Amino acid sequence: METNRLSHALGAEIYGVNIVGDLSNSEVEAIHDAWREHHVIVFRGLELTPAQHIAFSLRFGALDDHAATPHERLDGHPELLEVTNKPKKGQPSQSRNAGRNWHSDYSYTGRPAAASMLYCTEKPPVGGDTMFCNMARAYDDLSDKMKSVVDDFQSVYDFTLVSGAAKRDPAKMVELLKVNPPIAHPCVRTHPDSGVKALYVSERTSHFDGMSRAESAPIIDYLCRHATRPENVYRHQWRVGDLVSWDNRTTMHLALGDFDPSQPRHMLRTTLQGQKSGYVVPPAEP
Ligand SMILES: O=C(O)CCC(=O)C(=O)O
Ligand SMILES: [Fe+2]
Repeated sequence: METNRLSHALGAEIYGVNIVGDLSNSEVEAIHDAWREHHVIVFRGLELTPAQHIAFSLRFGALDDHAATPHERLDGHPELLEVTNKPKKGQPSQSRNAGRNWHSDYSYTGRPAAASMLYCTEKPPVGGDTMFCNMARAYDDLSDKMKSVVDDFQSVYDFTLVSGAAKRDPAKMVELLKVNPPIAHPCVRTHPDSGVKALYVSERTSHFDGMSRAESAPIIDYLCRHATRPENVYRHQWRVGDLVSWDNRTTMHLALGDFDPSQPRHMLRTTLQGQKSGYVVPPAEP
């Protein structure tokens, strides 16, 4: 197995391992090690069936059934989420604007995603890139004083802040808000495998628990700008057949709308379940 780093901050391509074959435990361990080190790993040139995508993902842990976003599941495969701008059953896809602000997957749930594995089956001729930033470096780069301040914060995640919320079907939105009320998670989390500390705040954070929106906003804004500085980012330019796997505990990502929406862009995602976390809170005070 060979790895090829894709940027200074994070990301590596992996070659020389057949992920649709019967992977040995040591191959899985080697992939896991590369993933822990680079946070985002990329496999190229694949032709995955849903069953192969699911089988490979399961080698790394239990999969989420995507009950938090049930309208985006692939028919017959609750372990696969469709991220697509192609109409579904004659209706606009609910995921056509998914991921257009910086976030970590399922942060608005009581079981934030450990990792995600996104597979590209169709892409526009240009654009439709995804950017990733390294939240462990972002934490590490803060001053000791700032670290001690954010160490005590609880970030409140609010489903209404997902991208494209206003363009979603309002009836489905009401349903989703019931399943996903505002929830607070630690603003700094320790990775269960590596012990690395990483920031956990995003453009979907409404406020810090115990503080008003007005008090929280400048700090959230600063932390997001600090985390997403270009030198802390890897920008993935998709090819059909790419499988990109990211660790949601040490990264955020952003799907760019830098493409012609009349061109199909179609992805399938598995989500590795994280640990249960968080407590439900009332919506923010202004
Ligand atoms: O479409 C993309 O590039 C990413 C969308 C997203 O945020 C996700 O699949 O988690
Ligand atoms: Fe996402």
